[in-house]
This record gives sequence, structure tokens and C-alpha cells, in this order.
Amino acid sequence: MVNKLSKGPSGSQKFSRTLVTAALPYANGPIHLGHLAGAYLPADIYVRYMRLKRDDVIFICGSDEHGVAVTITAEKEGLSPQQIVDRYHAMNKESFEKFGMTFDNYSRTTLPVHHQTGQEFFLELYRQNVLVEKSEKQLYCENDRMFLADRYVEGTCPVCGNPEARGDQCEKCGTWLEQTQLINPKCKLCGTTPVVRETKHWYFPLGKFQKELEEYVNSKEWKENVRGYIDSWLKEGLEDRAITRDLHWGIPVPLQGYENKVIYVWFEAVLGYISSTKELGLKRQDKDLWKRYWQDDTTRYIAFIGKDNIVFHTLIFPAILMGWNKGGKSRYVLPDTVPANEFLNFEGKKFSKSRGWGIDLKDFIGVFPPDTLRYALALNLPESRDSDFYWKDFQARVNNELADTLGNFVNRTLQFVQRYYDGKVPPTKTTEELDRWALGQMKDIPAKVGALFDEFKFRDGVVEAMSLARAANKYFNDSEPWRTRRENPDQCATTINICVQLTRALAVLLSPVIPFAAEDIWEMLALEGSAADAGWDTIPKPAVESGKQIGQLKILFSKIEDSTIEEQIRNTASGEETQEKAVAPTTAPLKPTVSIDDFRKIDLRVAKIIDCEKVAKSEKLLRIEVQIGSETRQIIAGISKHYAPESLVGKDVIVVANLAPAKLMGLESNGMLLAASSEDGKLSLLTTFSGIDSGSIVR
Ligand code: B3M
Ligand code: ZN
Repeated sequence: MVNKLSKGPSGSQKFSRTLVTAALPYANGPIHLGHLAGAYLPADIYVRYMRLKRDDVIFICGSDEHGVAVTITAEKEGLSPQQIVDRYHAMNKESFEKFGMTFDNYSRTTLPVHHQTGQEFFLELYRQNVLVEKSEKQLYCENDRMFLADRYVEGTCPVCGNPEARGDQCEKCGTWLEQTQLINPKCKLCGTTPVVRETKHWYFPLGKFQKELEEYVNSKEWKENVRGYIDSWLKEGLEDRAITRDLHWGIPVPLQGYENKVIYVWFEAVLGYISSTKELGLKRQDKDLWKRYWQDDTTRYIAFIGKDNIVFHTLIFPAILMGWNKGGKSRYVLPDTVPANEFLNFEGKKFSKSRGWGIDLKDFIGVFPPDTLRYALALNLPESRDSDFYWKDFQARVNNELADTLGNFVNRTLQFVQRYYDGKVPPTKTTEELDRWALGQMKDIPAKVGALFDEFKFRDGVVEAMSLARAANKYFNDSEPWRTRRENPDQCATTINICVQLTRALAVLLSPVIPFAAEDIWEMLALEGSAADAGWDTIPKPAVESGKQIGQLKILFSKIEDSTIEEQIRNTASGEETQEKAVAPTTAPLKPTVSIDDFRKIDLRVAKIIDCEKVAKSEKLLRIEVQIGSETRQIIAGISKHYAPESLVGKDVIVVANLAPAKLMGLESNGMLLAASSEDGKLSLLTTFSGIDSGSIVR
């Protein structure tokens, strides 16, 4: 089939299959409504629609389990990154299933198949000399003694002024940043201002791909909002970006001398789509499956994402694939289009995990049926600008549209069949103008809805689809079967027959949006197979035979009581209050348990301070000379704000004696003084109780 949005290289191209991916959510927290509206619901509606059209389509997703998003959560909770991703991968996979997401595969980026894929891409670009090694300035926290990769540093975005931009990206304007561009950067862990230090990294030369990317972008069609972002980045000019990081959690850089570094999460996460497809092939015992979807130019590839991921999918991922393709080994397809949505807000404010504002998918579907959420979100998708979820609006949609319009029509029709026709669909006798009008509605609707879905206008598509339910209700009312049943039985039979046909048509037409209700209708009609694979082309036809015995009836949608919604509104508000209290904890959470052997690796000694002075040009640092037994050494410590140098001379303190040397402001530091520090910034050095010799072991 030819999609309106797909120009393809030669103007218009025939595609044999469709590959659909949805952004891999970070496994560092639960999925919330904003994520669903941004990428997942539109992707699922689209894929379900494609399947109904008998398109060869696969739907790929999985958890993004690397990166600082995960390690920060792990540190906050005092757990290992693996424990965090195990928890949220399982939770999100389950919530997605309950919500009716129909991924063909939901993978994880910690799997070996993904690590191999990530390293393979890295090495291929390295071998082709695409990657460049550079020693460049990075932000380093002297207090935490680490390079502040990605989310470990926050500052003001130089592009839009957002004060909470992260080290690699501003989520507000979507710009991909180099951390040294941040204005007023602060260490996310301790809040201090980091210093600039040199470190070696591999860079991806995005700038070199500028021209090719422009050609690529111009050969495709994009939603207006997406094109706007792309154009502004291209206009600004693309630059080299570091794709390795000084971290331990992630895919190891497969090169000597890089043992302590990992591949930048965004470089490998996008490749997760490929490794997830490989995993699917293994599960289906079709090991070349992934090649058909990724390396055959008759594949149309559509990547569903939220707006903060646009740069990565429209420029960076295509550039990585272009880089690979130059090697001549094989050729990957590039995204044909990226129908990204803007943000969904919640009751007028931005979703915020830290402020406790919003509602998680898991909690939502614990209270309301998934279809109610799918429907309300579909009509409120932020397709061209940000939109809002309001509880009252949700209630109104469910009560007035799902329960009153759709549910009521289906219920009245099928009850009529049960009550007056012994549960058997009556035959069509005479068709009058009104009947022909109703059949005409049924006939025209799939093309209208389909055209909108093809253009990723799901909101309008769902409004259009629901117009059939409205028309069906009107037809029922105007035909007055309760009257014709006695006065004109033939007419009544025709009306009810057509209403049954409309009921079936609605089930198929709406199945991409409200799949659970669609199957409920299918069951009530006692039809074979399922609404989900009845075929889009069967919608216009009267397909339920007369005389057919229908099944048991049930209520499709119950109305939501005011009190239920008010309770949700109260929960929302109190969630925010609880979080506000929780953001200022008095005690930092405990770290994960270590073994006694791990603890014994640290050599703690009593040391006597024999000399101490301020480090020139530094507000925080003291240069301290200590004696440990017969040895004298220099330690640089960030405690100048807490102690005057002269007050320390002669004190016995505890030091970590076997810490690897570090350089602070050009001075070598051989060890670390132990100190207790409280959340409100107080600090106290650890000392011994009564004169014990320096060099004594602390255990
Ligand atoms: N995990 C960002 C996010 O969840 C990131 C997407 C990856 S897509 C390859 O918004
Ligand atoms: Zn710090």
C-alpha cells in the first residue's frame, strides 16, 4: 500500500511491509499517561489498524535500561541499577499488556543480543574511521570525585533558558547539548559547581553528516511540529558529539584503554529497536526475520516517539545508520517518518515524578477499564500542540460518549434481538430511505477514518469513527422499532437487522481504539474469530447473517460516578503534597549492602595533621599534610568553609589511606579525610577519642 506521507526516494514507492517502533521507555519508573499520549497509544492504534488492513507489520519496543536515568534512581533508592531495571521492566511490561498494547516484542537493552548489537555498531563506525577520538573538557565534581555524565549535571539551557536542563539534553526544547554548554551547572548529587577537566572520549561527527541528513529529511514527509524542530537544528548546524561516557553502567566500550567507559545511552538505545527485532526472530525461530524488516528497502519504517526524543530519531539515529551503510556490509532502512507528539499535561500542570503530579498507568487501570483511558486519551492526543488530561473531561467522555452513545446503542439493539426475536438476528425485509442512509453511513466510514489514521491524525480519526455510533443511535431513534414492532413488523425487522450490522461494523472500526469493548461486542454477537482480525474491508458490508443466534449480553461501559472522580481528584492533590514533603528528606537513603571483604579493601588509618593551608584561588580546598606512622603525605580536601587551617594542625583524623591519587586544582591528593555531613550542609571531621598513634588501623 502507498501511504500519503511516504514519498520515498523516487517520489512514490510501493512498500511490502511496515516496521513500527515505539520509544523504549527508561526502566527507571512507572509509565504514566503522558508517555501513553506521546507515543504508545498512537503507535498501538496505528498498528492495530494496519493489521486490520492485512498489512505485514511488526511492532517493536522494550525497556531502555542503561544510562544515568537508571543509575540516579538506583542511588536514590540505595539499590543496584540491575535491581531497578528488573523492577520497572516487569512493571511496565505488565501495565502495557493490561492497557492493550500489542507489541510483537518487548525487549530489554541489558540483554546480550543488545550489547552485541551496540558494540557491533560502535566497532563498525570505529573501523571505518567515522568516529573521532578527542581529549576534551568535561565537568568533574571534586566532591563526588567523578565526571558528571548526562543527568548527573543540571543547569540552564543555553537555547531556551530552562533552568533544569540536563548534561546531554534539554527536555523542554529538545536540544541535544554538550554539558559544557550548560549555564551555571550543578552536580546533581551534591549540588556543588563542578570544575572542568580533560578526559578522552570517542565522538560521533554529526556535522559531517549535515548535508546527507538534509537530503534525507527533504526526501521524506514529516508532521509540521516535527519538521519545525528538525529545521531549527539543521539551521543551527550539527556538531560532533561524545558517544562514550565515564560510567560503569551500560555497554562497555569495546576498545583497549576504554575499560572504564561505556557507550552513551542514546547511541545504543536507538539500536535497541534492531536488537529487539533480532530477539523476536529468535523467539519465532526465524533468525533472519530482523533482516527483512531492517535491511530491505521495501520496508517502511515508522518510529513513534514523544517530542523530547525527536532529535535522536530524525537526525542522530539516521546518521548512525548512514554511517553503517557506508561500510558496504549491508544497508539499513532509515525512518520513513517520525510522527512525534507534543506533551500531555495533567490537570493544567506538567507531569512530574519528583513532585508527585500525575497518575501512573498502573494505578489508573487498577480503577478504570483500559478502554476508557484509551478512548479519552485518543481524543486528547497532543498531536500538534500540548494538551491536557482533566479528570472531569475523562468522566464526561466515558459517560456521554462510551456509555450513552456507543454502549447504549449496542445494548438497545441486542436487547431487542433477545427480547423480541428469541435472540436470533431478524431478516431484512423492505429497505426504505432511512435504512439506505444508515447502510450508506456504514459504507463510507472506513475510508474516512482510514485516511485520517494514515496521516497519523488519530484524534480526528476517532471523532470520525464515533460519528458512526452517533448515526446509529439516530437511526435507531428515528426508526422507532418499539412502535414498528406492532405497526409494521417487516420494517422493524429491517431496522434491527441493520442495527446489528452497525454494531458489528462499530466493533471492527473502533477495535484499534477500544479493543476490549470491541471483543466484548464480538462475543455478544457470538461471531467467529475476533474483531481485531475481522478485516478493515469488512466494515462496510452487512456481515451478520439473519437467523444467527446471539450470545449473552453484558454492559459495555458503566458510568463513572461523581464520587469516584472526586476521589481521584483528591488523590492527585494529596500525591503532590506527600511528594513535597518527601523531597526534603532528613536522612539520605542507605546504600546497598556490601560484604565484609569489600569493606576490608578500604584501608582506614589514624593520621595526624602536621600542616594545613588554603589552596590559592579556591574557595573550598585546603592543602593538608598528614603523618601516617612514619609516612608524610599531602591530601587536598574540600572543607575550607568549615575549618580554619590553623585550627586543624595537631588534630588526629581518620583517612582513607589507599585511595587512588587524584589531582585537584593541579595538586596531587593522596587519600581522603573522613567527615560526616548533614543534608543541611553541616560538616564534622572524624577524629579519635584519645591519643592513639598515627598509622593505627581503623576497622
Ligand atoms: N528512553 C527516553 C525516554 O524514555 C528514552 C527513549 C529511548 S528510544 C530509543 O523518553
Ligand atoms: Zn557532586
